Amino acid sequence: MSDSIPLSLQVPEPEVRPGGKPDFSGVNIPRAGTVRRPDVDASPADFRDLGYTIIRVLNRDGEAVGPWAGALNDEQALQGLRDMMKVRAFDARMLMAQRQGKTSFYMQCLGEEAISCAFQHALSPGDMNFPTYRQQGLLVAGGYPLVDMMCQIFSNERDPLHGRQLPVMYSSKDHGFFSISGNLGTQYIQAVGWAMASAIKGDTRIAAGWIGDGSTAESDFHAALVFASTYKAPVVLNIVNNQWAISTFQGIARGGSGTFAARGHGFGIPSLRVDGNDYLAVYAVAQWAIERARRNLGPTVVEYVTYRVAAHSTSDDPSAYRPKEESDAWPLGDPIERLKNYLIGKGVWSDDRHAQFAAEVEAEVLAAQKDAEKHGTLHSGGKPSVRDMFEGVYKDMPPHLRRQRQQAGV
Ligand SMILES: Cc1ncc(C[n+]2csc(CCOP(=O)(O)OP(=O)(O)O)c2C)c(N)n1
Ligand SMILES: [Mg+2]
Repeated sequence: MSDSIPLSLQVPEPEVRPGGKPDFSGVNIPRAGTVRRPDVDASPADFRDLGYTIIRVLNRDGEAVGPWAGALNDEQALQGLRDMMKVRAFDARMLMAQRQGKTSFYMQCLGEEAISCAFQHALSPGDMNFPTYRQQGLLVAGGYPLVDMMCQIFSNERDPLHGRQLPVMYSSKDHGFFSISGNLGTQYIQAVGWAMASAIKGDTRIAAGWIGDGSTAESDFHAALVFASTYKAPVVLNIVNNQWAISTFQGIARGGSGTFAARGHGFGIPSLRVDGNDYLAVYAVAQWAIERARRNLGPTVVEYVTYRVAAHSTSDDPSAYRPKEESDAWPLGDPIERLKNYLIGKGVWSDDRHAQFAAEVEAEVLAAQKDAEKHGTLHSGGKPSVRDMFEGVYKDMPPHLRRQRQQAGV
């Protein structure tokens, strides 16, 4: 054993730390329009390369180009812009509300708005999302009332969930939005299970699972892919790669896998990568993957390449672990700006209309907030009844909870 060498562990490190110069030269970005669009029923073995590239539609000049362009008409694209602007205005107000002590906690999706907003429009009524905490765009684009979201955030007397969930952990069966669980990764096994149940029943509804880059390291992610692959579950498995998992850079969870999408290949699941800051590309790929599920062709893994512009949550300070200028250096730009430029280029939008709509949407969000605050905020006004804590969790309340409710005198 004289030639044995001391072993050492590989611990991946981010390219840059605070104070350093942001560097995304390692992110390989093909020109818009250059990645082919396979038929929905093509053999997955024939397009494995799509798990290593980035599907893009909007080019630098704001034009929609290539085989994935043309999935949306102007009115639908305008709707997308309005949805994303509403999400951003909503996030800004709720962040402020947290700073004012009206809620204990908030999570923004700044820079990632295109992903959930576009995806929601590709679904059909009855389909079910299993989201995490950064997909508020699914609800906003789906027309869920902003007031109801705010009442949940304020845990007030009109909170649809009666104060039983952490702020931002919404739930709406009618809007195809499964109750958010803070236990990340569970969304995947639940989405696959729901999709399998839909297939077993001979139903037509499909499911969508949501996970972040960091959470793909959870065993639930891998278990879900086994079941999805074996049973060809009608599910779209969305991975939002926003480069960070709180303070951990994406290279840790990705490990030796070239991309997150490539994880799907080991399970024989078709896997695509898409520019997550390109509303048109996100919609086109979502529609493609949803059609595969709907036509009983099985699951698809979709990795959205994006960047988490804001802090992880109101409890986080990213200046401790990444350069402040990193988001400005992100090469895929801002999803709202990019879609806005496209629509202006087409002659259906203008800077003036944009400014006017921004003012309108801010007024709408403010009005919703005033309405929500009438029903209370964290430290003032109406609260859910203590009795609600015991209701709606079990179908039949177990004896120990009945006893506790009696002891609480409610
Ligand atoms: C099972 C589990 N482990 C750990 C956590 C704590 N936690 C909350 S958010 C987070 C980071 C998740 O990062 P990512 O999956 O990339 O999603 P992102 O926040 O970037 O959207 C962690 C580790 C958790 N909520 N659940
Ligand atoms: Mg992340």
